[in-house]
Amino acid sequence: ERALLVGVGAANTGRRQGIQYSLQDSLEELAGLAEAAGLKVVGTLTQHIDPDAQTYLGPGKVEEMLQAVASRGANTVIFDGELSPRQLRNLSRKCSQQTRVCDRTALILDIFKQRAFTKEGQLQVEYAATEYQLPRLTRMWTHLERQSGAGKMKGMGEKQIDVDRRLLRSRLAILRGRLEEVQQCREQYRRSRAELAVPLIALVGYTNAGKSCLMNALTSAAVLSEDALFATLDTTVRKIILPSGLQARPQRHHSSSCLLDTVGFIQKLPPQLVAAFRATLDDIKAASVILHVVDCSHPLAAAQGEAVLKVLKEIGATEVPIITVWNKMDLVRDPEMVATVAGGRQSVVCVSAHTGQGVDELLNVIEEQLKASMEFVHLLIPFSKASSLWDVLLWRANASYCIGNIIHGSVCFHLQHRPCIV
Ligand SMILES: Nc1nc2c(ncn2[C@@H]2O[C@H](COP(=O)(O)OP(=O)(O)OP(=O)(O)O)[C@@H](O)[C@H]2O)c(=O)[nH]1
Ligand SMILES: [Mg+2]
Repeated sequence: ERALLVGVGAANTGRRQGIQYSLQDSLEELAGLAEAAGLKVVGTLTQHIDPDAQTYLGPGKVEEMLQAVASRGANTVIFDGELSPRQLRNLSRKCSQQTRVCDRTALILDIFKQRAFTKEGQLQVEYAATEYQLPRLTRMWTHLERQSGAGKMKGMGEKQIDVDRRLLRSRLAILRGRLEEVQQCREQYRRSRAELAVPLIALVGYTNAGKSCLMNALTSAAVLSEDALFATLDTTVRKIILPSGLQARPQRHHSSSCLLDTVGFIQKLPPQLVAAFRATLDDIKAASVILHVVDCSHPLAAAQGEAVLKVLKEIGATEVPIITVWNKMDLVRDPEMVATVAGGRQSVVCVSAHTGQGVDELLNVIEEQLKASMEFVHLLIPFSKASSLWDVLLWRANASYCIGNIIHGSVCFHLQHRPCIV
């Protein structure tokens, strides 16, 4: 498929500071998305206006768009924003039947559809896509309207659209039910993790920042990582052993934590997707620490970081402490300068998931953070209450630090644990 990209927005203001996506930056990103969806970009078109309520573009620009579609042999036009149902309908009518008009949201949904592997991922994506489709059943409608000849038989098209809508609504209900089933499983995992007080560390970041790569570096596990937008859609959880755990507690469970790889964020993230991925995102909220992975070699690193923080706020993950990880240090031109800037900020660690540089330090920082969020407990259990020992031993298994002695006929524990368990 050959795609023409169209963007509308204010003039290039943010680019100089690199803290905001300009129209051009956003279009470049859209081109990356189109590529990830398997499309070939054959041209771009921009206009510096606020989107028109009817046709998104101004009337003159619509003509220009039609010409560009013809001259470049495009069969898909992708708008870098979300088209309202009305804009989509009007634009589709102006284009020929063979030309598909879609927007950023539809494109992202397409990529997600291609890349969801697990049952839950597929259900989430289908749910989001169906919700997106529901108010936009324009294609079928125009098609029928044309077929039946405008005027006399117009009612038929309208009836058909009602049928289609009803079908989609019942599909949504079925999907919701299935999603709930699958998500109960996830809920159970979350509960058992909480019971055992296993700390959860969530990797969060802009798409392509290197989350999966970093997960591999941290756990030396094999998670799909590739140079494509939205390589990861299904969350993966891996066990990770922190430095002290490695030396002091080689046994199973001891001082280990779970590391969670998550779907990447993007600016203008479709709200349907945020809603559909709620269960996944809820895991982030339940984390003990968030590792916010930033590709510090990207010219728009700051804007990407902001976009991620915005989504975190939207999903209500503001309480979780964040460690910012500046990844891809091997790619930056002046690593010393970047390291100095990072050193001046709180909780920023520079790493390269590729070379492994900084990964050990990151592990230490994670452990410090986890320890800081734990509380010390001193327990004195008389032998007469020995039955409660079992509970203590269970706690102990997951405590970071624990010293147990027998003093004067009692067992005395000093341990450090997550507050929830204390
Ligand atoms: N040079 C270099 N490349 C890296 C580094 N970390 C990741 N990459 C590359 O960046 C690309 C994206 O990495 P991923 O780990 O898939 O990124 P992600 O954040 O999981 O991306 P999504 O799952 O798509 O959201 C891959 O081509 C990696 O090889 C790094 O430290 N240095
Ligand atoms: Mg990934």
